[in-house]
Amino acid sequence: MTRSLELRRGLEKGELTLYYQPQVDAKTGEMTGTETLIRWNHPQNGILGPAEIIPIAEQSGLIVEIGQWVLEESCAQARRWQDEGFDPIRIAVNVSVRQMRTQGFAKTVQTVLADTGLDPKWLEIEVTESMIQDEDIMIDTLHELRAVGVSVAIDDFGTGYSCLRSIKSLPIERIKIDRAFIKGIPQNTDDAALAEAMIAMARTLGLKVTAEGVETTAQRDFLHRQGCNELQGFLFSKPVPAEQLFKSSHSST
Ligand code: G
Ligand code: G
Ligand code: MN
Ligand code: NA
Repeated sequence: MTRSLELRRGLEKGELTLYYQPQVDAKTGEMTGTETLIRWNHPQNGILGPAEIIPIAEQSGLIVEIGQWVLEESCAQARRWQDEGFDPIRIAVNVSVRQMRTQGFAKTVQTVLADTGLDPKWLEIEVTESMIQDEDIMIDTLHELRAVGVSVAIDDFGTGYSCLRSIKSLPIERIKIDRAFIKGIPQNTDDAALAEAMIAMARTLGLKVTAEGVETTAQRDFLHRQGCNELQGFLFSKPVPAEQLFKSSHSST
C-alpha cells in the first residue's frame, strides 16, 4: 500500500488524533491558549508526528481534507472545554498553504465556527512566514479571516527571511519565534540578541509575541524580561491529549 493510501485509510478509520500543547502567559504562567498538533495512531508503528503525516498529506492532496478535520475537531474541542466549565482559552490551528489557498477558505472557517458554536475570538490560525510572500490571494484571505473575527499568527518566525515591511502591512496579531532561536538562550549571545530584536520589533508593530520551544527557567526569565507575551514548550507541558490539557501542570518555578 502506498503511504498516501495508507494515510487515507488511517483518516477513514479514525487513526488520526489531536494533541494540544499549552501556551502560557509569560508573566503569570497561566494557560491562555493551546496549539493543536496532529498525531497518527498507527496500528503498526505507534504514534507518529506531523513530520511523518504532513509531507504525505501535502503530496497527495489529502492535506485539504485532513486540515478541514483538524479545524472542525479543534473548534469542537474548544467549545467542549468551555461547556465543561473551564475558563475559555485560545485555540491555535496550523494551516497549510494548500488548505489556505482553497476557494473561500475564510468562509469555510466561519461555517465551522458557526457549526461548533465557538466564538471567533477564541480561534487563531497559524501560517508560516514562507506561505505569505507577496501573493495577493493569501493576503486577501488574511483580511477575510480578520473580518470573520479570528486572529492570525505567523509561525516559525525568523526562519523565512520575510522583510519587515511586509510583516508591517499584514493583518496579523502575533508572531511565534521559532524554537531554533530559543534553544541557545541565554548562553548563545547571537540567539539571545536575535530573540530580543524580534520581540522589540513585534512590540513596535503592535503584535503579540509567543516563544516556542521554551525548555528552561533561564529561557523563560529572559523572554519575560524582554517583553515576550506568551511561552510554549516542554518547561510547561509537552503536547497532550484533550482530556489531559487542564490537568497537566503549566506553571513551573
Ligand atoms: O508536534 P510536532 O513538533 O511534531 O509538530 C511539528 C509541526 O508540524 C508543527 O509546528 C506544525 O507546523 C506542523 N503541524 C502540526 N499539526 C499540524 C496540522 O494539523 N496541520 C498542519 N498543516 N501542520 C501541522
Ligand atoms: O508549529 P510547530 O512546528 O512549531 O509545533 C511545535 C512542535 O515543537 C511540536 O511538534 C512539539 O512537539 C515541539 N515542541 C514543543 N515544545 C517543545 C520544546 O520545548 N522543545 C522541543 N525540542 N520541541 C518542542
Ligand atoms: Mn505551529
Ligand atoms: Na513552529
